[in-house]
Amino acid sequence: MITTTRFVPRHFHTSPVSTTPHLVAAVCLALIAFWIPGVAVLAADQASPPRPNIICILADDLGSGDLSCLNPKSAWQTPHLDRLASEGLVCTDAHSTSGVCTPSRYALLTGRYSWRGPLKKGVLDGYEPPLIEPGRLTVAELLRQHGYTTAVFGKWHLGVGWDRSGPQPEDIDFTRPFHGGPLAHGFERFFGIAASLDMPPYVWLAQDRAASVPTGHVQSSRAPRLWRAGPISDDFKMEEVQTRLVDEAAAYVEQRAQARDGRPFFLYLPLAAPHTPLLPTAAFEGSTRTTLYGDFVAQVDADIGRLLDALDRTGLADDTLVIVTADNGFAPAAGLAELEPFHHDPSGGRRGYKSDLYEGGHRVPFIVRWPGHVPAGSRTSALVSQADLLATCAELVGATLPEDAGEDSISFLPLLGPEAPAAPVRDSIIHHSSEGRFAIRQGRWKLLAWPGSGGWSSPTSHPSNWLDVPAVDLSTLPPFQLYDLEADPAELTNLAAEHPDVVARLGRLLRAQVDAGRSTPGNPQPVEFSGWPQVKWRTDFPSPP
Ligand SMILES: [Ca+2]
Repeated sequence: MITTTRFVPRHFHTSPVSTTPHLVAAVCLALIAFWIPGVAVLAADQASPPRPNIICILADDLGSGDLSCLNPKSAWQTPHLDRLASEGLVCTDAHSTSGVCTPSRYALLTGRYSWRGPLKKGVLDGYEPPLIEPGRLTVAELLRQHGYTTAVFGKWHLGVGWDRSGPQPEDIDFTRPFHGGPLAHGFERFFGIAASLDMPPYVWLAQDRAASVPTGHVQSSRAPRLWRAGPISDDFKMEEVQTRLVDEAAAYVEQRAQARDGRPFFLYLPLAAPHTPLLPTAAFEGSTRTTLYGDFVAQVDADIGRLLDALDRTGLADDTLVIVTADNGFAPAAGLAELEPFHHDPSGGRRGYKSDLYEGGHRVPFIVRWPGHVPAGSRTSALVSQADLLATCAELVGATLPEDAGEDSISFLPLLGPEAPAAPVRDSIIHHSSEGRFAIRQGRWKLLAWPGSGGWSSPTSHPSNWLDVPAVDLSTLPPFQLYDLEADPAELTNLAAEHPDVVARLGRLLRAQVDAGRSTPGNPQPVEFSGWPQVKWRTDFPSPP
């Protein structure tokens, strides 16, 4: 059952519908907007659908139990995220499309489940080629086509096409531009890093090239300040990355406030934190009196607050739709045992963590603030996927997605109004794990087409180094898991044997959405099934003749 609470402030109003008498006023406002920085979007409101600036902040490995507004028992406070939640909409049933980084990021930008492409499990490293196919529509490309200026500051982790100088992964000609990066997919500006902050190469990327040639080499480091060995540039300081990325984003907001081109902006800010290495700055280390992870989350919260301050300072807050979410749940490498004395559950009572099919892998924070549109202090339990951003932006700008774009994207714009929609905007959702295993959710029911977690949590045949769980022979377990998330939100009781009809129904739905190459209405799209052992369950759910 979907529940939505709306606390509509007395001054809340919707945008007026455009009518002829508004035309003169609209023209006047448009003229004013041309001269006054930062009000272009506001003026456009009067004559056409709103075109807000859009900021999408993607935290890296942040559990839904790590925000004090989502978890009253959190061991630390997140005042800036709590403020954002109090000014906007909290989606309590929102999901990254995977339990790990790369596939979630692919789907967020393309509106298509990543496993439909070549990456059937796991993530890319910092040397691998681009994952997003040339010509595939992204959120940035769509918005750019509709007049937006676009920028990304942060962790790309979708591959870039380095110029190679030898057979080893690190044999890169860093003096040469790379192809297939953010600039190839609709972003006009890029500053950031290639992959996770614990993955080489440790070099800043600016636009389509390395900002400097890495001449040094750093040895590997153990958790919690975990990173892998590799080349590093003189100007690259790991402990400065989080601050620098937010500085760049805040400076960009300031620049856009001064711009006189009348273009709204799309700012994608995929943070590299609180992913390992846990490197809170001196101002935050020890600040929560919990663990290094808690301190790093506190810094992420404060950094997001700095960006919100930039919006306030420039007067752009009212014209900007802000989304804060995370690419997957809490990572055990960030120190699970260390959190126990503080009774802090980073998954907020849900089962599992990053990597898993269980909710802790992919049920993530999802907060939307859009003043004048999204009622302050509202919550919804409507099902939302990060893959929905593309269709949402398309509806926002009045665009129709082509057949071969956003195959798994459903607009959640109806959730962003004063009234909750009568029917769910999204009926079902597919989950995917680090091992490439599948689950599907519809209403209260969730079917895992796999006997284990699909990731690092128990039961698994490949436990994480960071979890004290044994390796399990999964062939001894039932092949499917069925959970009733309303009655059993912690996914403790497998009901597959009691409800074979539900297993069959959800299994057929999962197969249909995989086989069609899309989960949205439209013509089927190509699917490549060869070399894909993770879909063996398909034979248990025959297609109708
Ligand atoms: Ca991640």
